[in-house]
Amino acid sequence: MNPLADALVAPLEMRGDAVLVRPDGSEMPGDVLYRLSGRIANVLVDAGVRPGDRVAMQTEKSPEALALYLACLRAGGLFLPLNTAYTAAEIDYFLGDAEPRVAICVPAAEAALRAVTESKGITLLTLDGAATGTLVERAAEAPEDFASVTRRADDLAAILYTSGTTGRSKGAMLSHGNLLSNADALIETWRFAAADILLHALPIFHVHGLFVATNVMLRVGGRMIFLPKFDVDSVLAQLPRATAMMGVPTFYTRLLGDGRLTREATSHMRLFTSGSAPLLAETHRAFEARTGHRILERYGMSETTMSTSNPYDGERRAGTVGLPLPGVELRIVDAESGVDVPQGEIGILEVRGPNVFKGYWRMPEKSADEFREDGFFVTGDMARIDADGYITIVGRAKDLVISGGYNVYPKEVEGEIDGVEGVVESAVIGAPHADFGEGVVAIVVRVPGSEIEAEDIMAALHDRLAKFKQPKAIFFIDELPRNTMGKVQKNALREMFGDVFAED
Ligand code: MLC
Ligand code: AMP
Repeated sequence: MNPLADALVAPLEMRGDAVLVRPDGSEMPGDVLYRLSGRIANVLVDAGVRPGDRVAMQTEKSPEALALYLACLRAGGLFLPLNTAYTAAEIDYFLGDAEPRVAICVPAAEAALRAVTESKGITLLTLDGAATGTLVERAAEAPEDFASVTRRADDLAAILYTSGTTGRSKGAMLSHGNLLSNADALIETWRFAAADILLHALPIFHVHGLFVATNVMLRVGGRMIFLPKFDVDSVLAQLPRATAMMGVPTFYTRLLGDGRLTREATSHMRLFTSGSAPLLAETHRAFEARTGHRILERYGMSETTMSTSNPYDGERRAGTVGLPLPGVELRIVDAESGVDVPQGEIGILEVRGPNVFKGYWRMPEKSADEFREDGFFVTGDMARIDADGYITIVGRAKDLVISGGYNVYPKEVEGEIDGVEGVVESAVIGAPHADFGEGVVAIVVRVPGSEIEAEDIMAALHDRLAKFKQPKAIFFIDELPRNTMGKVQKNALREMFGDVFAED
């Protein structure tokens, strides 16, 4: 038994039909994907991967990258996907913390990573979006037969790094049982079936594109139109061939910005879902007015995979994230006391269920801090529940900016800016941004006499932080507003700088 390999990979062996369709229309049949996953599993085992070992991947989205994920499940490894935007400095930390046996990167990044992987005894292989690199070369030589290793539901399948509000990134450990139960809950709730064709435009290094999208489609025996990334032209070209699309709010605002998005263009679709960041009620209404489709919004986290969803048949309420998924328990409590707040009032959202992760990689204290004694996980999201059970996310107790569906932790960005010569200190906030939902803004205090400018700070961040974490605006200020306890008042900064991206 290997819960995920049995559920997601084994059925591919008998599928001669296309599981993945590339943008140029070429197809990858299930049995080909199955055999490729067997070859790659043999490569991983040859490179020393044993059950429980980590396999890190930072590469372009492609059918081969998906085969690597499936191979890792078959070999009993823990899949560790990394955002392609991360710099070598960021990757260095993940490799040091997770200690993978094997890491796969794009050929262009090989030279920069070689020193790190050699010093850590990690086998480094390459793969790019066009299916070339040493991983595919080795796979071509390897046998396709591979007996998936035995795993139990509680065994880990993946580690997803999510930045900490205080300091370092933490690896959320997800088990086979977590991922499979969530795929099943979503299939049931969203009525996925083998006839579905998902327009897959999300990256596959996060929960949304990897687990919500591909696990569901593999489990149900459907098909994916696998775009290397989101772009409006490709999505509009493919919509007439698809039945469903999953997206972050930026997908929908960008589509709405294009006159070709019409009722006819979406007439073949049965479902659009949104998540990873708040979908404005006005986007929901505009999308319905233009296409006749009510976007189905859901809510989740790397630590919990999906927890809530608007109903498929019932009312999809704009501005809410719907109801708990089957098997998931939710409650809203007072942050200090942990006691349930009266219905309708705002508190911290807590989650318990088969979807909730097994803790943070090698951080037992941090893990314990974020669970209540009765097993509820404290999400750090502020929410309210209405009389019909619909949940609205009203804000975050955690200091976090979500930009285009990617999380940016102000603490991490502030740490980098504070290290720049000529800077005394900084504060990072999110300001409303029409395209990304929130845009990163830094407010910086200079050392007296320093003439440092915004471009100097941007130059210093270039190799240190992924592009999406870098400020889209920088302001200088004489001193940061603080309360009597000495804490920086970010609300005051949001009032001062909140309209920086406002359109005239
Ligand atoms: C790209 N840029 C971003 C950005 N993405 N900046 C801020 N936030 C982002 N999300 C940078 C680029 O480097 C570029 O910089 C500039 O912004 C404009 O780039 P672009 O070409 O317009 O961006 P694009 O490549 O089109 O990417 C935008 C996007 C992408 C929205 C398509 O960010 C995306 O796919 N987001 C999905 C994120 C996601 O999957 N999240 C799920 C997390 S899981 P410059 O200066 O070079 O021009 C999770 C749990 C859950 O949260 O519930 O699902
Ligand atoms: P991540 O750590 O990348 O998994 O991001 C999880 C966070 O994204 C959650 O804690 C929420 O703050 C946010 N999030 C996800 N889905 C939604 C949604 N539908 N509405 C509002 N916030 C969301």
